Amino acid sequence: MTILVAVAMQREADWIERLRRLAPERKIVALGEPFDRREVHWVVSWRHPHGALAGLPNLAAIFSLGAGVDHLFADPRLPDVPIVRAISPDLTARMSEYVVLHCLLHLRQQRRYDAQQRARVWDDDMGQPAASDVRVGVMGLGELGRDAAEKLRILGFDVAGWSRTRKDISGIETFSGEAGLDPFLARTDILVCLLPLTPDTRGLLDLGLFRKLARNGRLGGPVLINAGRGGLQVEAGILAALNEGSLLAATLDVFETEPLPQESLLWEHPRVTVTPHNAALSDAGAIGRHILTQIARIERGETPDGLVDPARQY
Ligand code: NDP
Ligand code: OXD
Repeated sequence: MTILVAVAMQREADWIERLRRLAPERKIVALGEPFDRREVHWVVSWRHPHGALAGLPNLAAIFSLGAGVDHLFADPRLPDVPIVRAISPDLTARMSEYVVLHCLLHLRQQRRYDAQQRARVWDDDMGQPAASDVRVGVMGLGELGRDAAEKLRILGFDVAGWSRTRKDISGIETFSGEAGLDPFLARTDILVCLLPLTPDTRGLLDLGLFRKLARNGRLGGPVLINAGRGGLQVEAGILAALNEGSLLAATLDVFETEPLPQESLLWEHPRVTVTPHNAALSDAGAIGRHILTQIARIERGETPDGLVDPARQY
């Protein structure tokens, strides 16, 4: 019942150490060391090298160290076994902090005050819309999107959400499916994207979509906050939208290519805020405990929390 850790970053040794401390009774091996492939029942992966999980005859499940599983489905030789993704209250809380922080920065025009401070300008004449005057639209109402939407609503924002299937959330206007997308965009001043990257969502955030956002809002133009995945956005479309005015500003945590290439124009755009894909860094202890709890559930014949639908890829 060996656990194989297949993590494409320097932190592989940390993960092995952590899992060994949490489950001293289990055999835990790293991809880079010799091990008997027949003994591997469980894989813990974050961006493993493609093909590395093929030829594990007794593999029972793959656990993603992240909430997103697009890194797994990108492997053309991914074994056909159940996939379980990371879910934890800690991860959810961290993402909501990020979303709330950046919605408030846009609401309170903090980037303009930062520029004023650098220029030693005292100008208090910008006007301050109330949170209730600003319409936030959250794309994706899953583990992360729903919590962020509810916290924004508590702060007083006028919140709506969009998902594949219909949702009923107190105090939040909900839209669903293709038919719900345009009316959702038409009432949105700050668009928060917390969708997974799947064949259906790739490239969704493009110039055509930005042009459908509300143009009559109190912020002076629509704002994009994307903390889902870089593959959801078309960066040339974001720059074009910023330049033509169909976007006023953007906060981006994720990018088409990561790390964001030095030559990207997003680095220096005065109305773009860049963060290095760390909106919600997972607490390693919480994720390790989640994985071991789900292994125990599968061993008892129960369905694990965070089971991914392979047809939808999330
Ligand atoms: P969930 O699977 O819980 O929720 C996904 C949501 O997206 C659901 O509401 C789902 O709709 C909706 N959705 C999926 N496909 C479509 C579609 N085609 N049209 C409309 N709605 C759709 O995921 P999480 O909330 O846990 O995570 C979301 C993503 O956040 C992850 O996949 C990952 O990419 C990203 N992430 C980023 C992090 C960062 O640090 N930047 C950290 C963690 C996660 P329905 O409910 O109807 O199925
Ligand atoms: C995740 C991430 O998917 O950190 O958890 O991006």
